[in-house]
Amino acid sequence: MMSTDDKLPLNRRQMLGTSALAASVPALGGLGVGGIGLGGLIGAPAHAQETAGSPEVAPGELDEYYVFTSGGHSGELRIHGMPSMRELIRIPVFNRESATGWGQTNESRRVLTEGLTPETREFLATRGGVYLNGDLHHPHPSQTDGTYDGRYIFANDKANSRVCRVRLDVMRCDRIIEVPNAQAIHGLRVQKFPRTGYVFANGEDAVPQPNDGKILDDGSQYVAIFSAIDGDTMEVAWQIEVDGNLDNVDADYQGKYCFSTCYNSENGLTLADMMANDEDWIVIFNIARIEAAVAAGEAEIRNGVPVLDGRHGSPFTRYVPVANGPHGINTAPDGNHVVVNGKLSPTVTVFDVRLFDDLFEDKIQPRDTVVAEPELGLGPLHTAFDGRGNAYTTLFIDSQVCKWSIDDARRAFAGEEVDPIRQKLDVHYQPGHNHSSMGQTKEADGKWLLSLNKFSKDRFLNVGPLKPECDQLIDISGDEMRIVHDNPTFAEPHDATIVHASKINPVSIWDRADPFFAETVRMAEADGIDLMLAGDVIRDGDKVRVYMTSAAPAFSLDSFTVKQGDEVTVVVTNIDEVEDLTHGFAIVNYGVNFEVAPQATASVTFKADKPGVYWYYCSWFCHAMHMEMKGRMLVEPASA
Ligand code: RUQ
Ligand code: CUA
Repeated sequence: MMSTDDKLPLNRRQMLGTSALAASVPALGGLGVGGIGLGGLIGAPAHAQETAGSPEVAPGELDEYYVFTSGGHSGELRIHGMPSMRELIRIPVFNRESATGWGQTNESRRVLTEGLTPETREFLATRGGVYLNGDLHHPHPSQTDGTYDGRYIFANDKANSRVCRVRLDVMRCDRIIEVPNAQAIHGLRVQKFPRTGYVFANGEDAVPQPNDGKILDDGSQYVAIFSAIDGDTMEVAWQIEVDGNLDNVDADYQGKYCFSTCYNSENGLTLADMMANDEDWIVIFNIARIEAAVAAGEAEIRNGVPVLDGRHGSPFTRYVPVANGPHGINTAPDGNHVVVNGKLSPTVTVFDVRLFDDLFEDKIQPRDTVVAEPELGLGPLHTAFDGRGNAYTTLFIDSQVCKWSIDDARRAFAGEEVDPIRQKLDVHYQPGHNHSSMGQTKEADGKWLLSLNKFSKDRFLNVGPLKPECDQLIDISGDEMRIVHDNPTFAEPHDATIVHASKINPVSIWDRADPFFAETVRMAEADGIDLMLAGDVIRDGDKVRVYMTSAAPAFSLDSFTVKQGDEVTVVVTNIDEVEDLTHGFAIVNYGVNFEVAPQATASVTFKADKPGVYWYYCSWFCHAMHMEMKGRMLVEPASA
């Protein structure tokens, strides 16, 4: 079946895929959107064409783009190369990770804990001190003047209401904060102009304010919170209360407004209640007015953060009704259009940000800011752009990407007889987000589209009941979209950002002055240790600090001795200066392992509660004598 299928022309394969889907997504029909679409069986003549786009990147050649992909409930961030779609690396963030020791090293635990509230720290005290899970959906790099500036990438954690920052020079998370007052940080985007600036973060779920123990059964007393985080300090600059559940967010190219989709305008506490109304809304935030009010001290300080009331009637917000259950919200690279994806409605609603000034001055009505509302198909979730005036919307229920013209949609809305739809392409299957190369910047280049599909079904070898997701690479450089590559991904890419390689310039060797391990360096200095020459054991009561270097193929200590019950901190500094020469430090039967890249220092602290001889070894293959790169931790029994 696989090999036969592979030889079929593309359109035939798509038809097989679509019928397989029709048999197996029964639940979606009940959402009041008309059941399973079979749009793929009609139209979509995806035949080969003579466009330049080939996904082939020969051995030794480099990709043209970085793709920063969310790891979803795996809690991590991933980097793929595009167009090869090779997975290049995984950056642990909200998860714990065995190979790097993320969640185990003192340096990573500092990142994982220092931005938590005191209450959460206390809550985690009996749970290993750090959250074990996270749900990273939306990775978005910092921008300056409407395009990527290569400094940071920010992302949300829906599961534990956090926001992280990853440094793009070392590709390591350096800051995680818990967002107070809000619950379930979902949509996240950055300020595009003049720079990032703010990281906008939606608190999806409404809760009693403050959420201190009162259990209210009336959903109208629950409030959702929108947050603006300062991307430089990673502190919450301000928050604003909103009506409805905040879903996705985006910002304009002028630095004046950001806007979120809201579902559950009903303030329902159950599915039925949340679906009751025909309409929900988007909420538009007036950044200058909010900043002025915060500066004037008009905000209530709640858990250390200034909070304003942005519910209906507020001068800081405007609510524009759209069809029930809007999801993605995407600003076009033309700087003017914002597309709101209907999800439960087959339409998308297009706004023109140039009308928002008048809206806030009450010169026009909220719906006057709508300039188009094309009907595209079932389950529109997210929209990407090619910078040539076309938009590409995922249709979750139809399992398609719909390409349409913004201009023609406006003309149709104004009454002209024109069909904005250019093409519908089957994808496999159930697409959520999609992304175009540089498409979330003013430098959108219209070469590639990535469709992040929630189901893979029959696209890959069967690996059992839990299947991978399926990312599909689509060439959009020509008149017709063309699928050129499938790749499986694991739990679960929601969102991705495709950045031209010229924008990202990581280092290959750590700087000894890097703040990531500066606190460990200070500890060593206090002990009188030069980490680059270290081979020392310092005893301080029942605390023991073991300092060693690693240089292929040896640690500077081939053994160290501690007493049962000691609190042991092992500090390893990789003094090799060779690119890619990473060492690791694992202690057998002690649950210890971490990575030390060239010129880095890393450390771990644990209780030596088991007496005996325990070998430690280098866990990253570094040398022909890598197997011999080891030593012994000697734990003397407490009785001795
Ligand atoms: S949002 S597709 Cu977080 Cu759509 Cu996931
Ligand atoms: Cu050092 Cu392997």
